Amino acid sequence: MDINEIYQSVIDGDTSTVEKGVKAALSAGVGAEEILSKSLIAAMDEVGRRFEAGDFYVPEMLIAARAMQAGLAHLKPSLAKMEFKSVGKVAIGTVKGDLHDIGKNLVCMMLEGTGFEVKDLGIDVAPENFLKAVEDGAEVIGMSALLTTTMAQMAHVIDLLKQAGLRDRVKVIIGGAPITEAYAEKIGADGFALDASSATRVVHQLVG
Ligand code: B1M
Repeated sequence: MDINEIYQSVIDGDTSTVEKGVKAALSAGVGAEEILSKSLIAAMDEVGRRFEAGDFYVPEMLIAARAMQAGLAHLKPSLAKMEFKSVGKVAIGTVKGDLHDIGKNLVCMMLEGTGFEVKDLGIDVAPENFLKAVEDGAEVIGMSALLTTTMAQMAHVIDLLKQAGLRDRVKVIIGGAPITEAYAEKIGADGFALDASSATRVVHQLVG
């Protein structure tokens, strides 16, 4: 099965074909990064386009997301081997009001694979839970947001960290489709990453 078939199966929400396709592509020697970017992520972009155009509704988005996650699970061992080794404690969550977790899961996976101890705070994370993670020893906080309506939560968490006197104890990295470097600077985050692979590099730099 080639990469285009995996791409189409994600769009169709055909989980078992996605799983078979990813396994077959890996066995055929196709790189995990190529499968990820050219089939799984590319398919989700197309799903997003169709949703915007009114051709797809939430259920179609959801079953495509499930198929993508199933494919991603098979890539995990290969993705975990990439990049350099480093050590540090990172806590990551999708901000309050936001249920999108595929990108966040990918970032967790890649960070774990590069030697970080990752606490996954989940989705719809209350600001207090980010603060609690710092109190529990996280050196880096990662926040993910996919909605323009929820990205403001990131600024809110940073403000709360300042108010609690915790801001100097932790580095903050943010990411997600609507997030830009300019926004990260504006709200006083320490780092921003466009994708999971660059997130590992940024976190590595943040912990020195
Ligand atoms: Co939603 N959704 N969704 N959705 N959804 C988007 C985000 C949207 C852009 C679709 C569209 O209109 N084109 C749009 C947002 C519009 C906006 O705000 N401007 C949208 C909408 C509107 C909604 C709802 C409001 C729909 C509704 O109910 N009417 C609703 C909101 C629910 C909520 O959160 N409260 C909703 C719901 C859903 C589903 C539940 C059905 C499902 C999510 C399932 C899940 O995550 N388990 C879903 C999906 C699948 C999408 C799209 C199609 C795909 C997202 C995805 O997984 N992409 C998305 C369209 C799109 O993005 N193209 C869309 C693949 C993933 C690997 O990429 O998450 O961007 P991404 O992560 C990347 C980078 O962004 C970065 O690295 C990742 C890997 O490279 N990154 C980080 C992410 N987090 C990072 C953190 C970092 C660093 C980098 O540091 C900490």
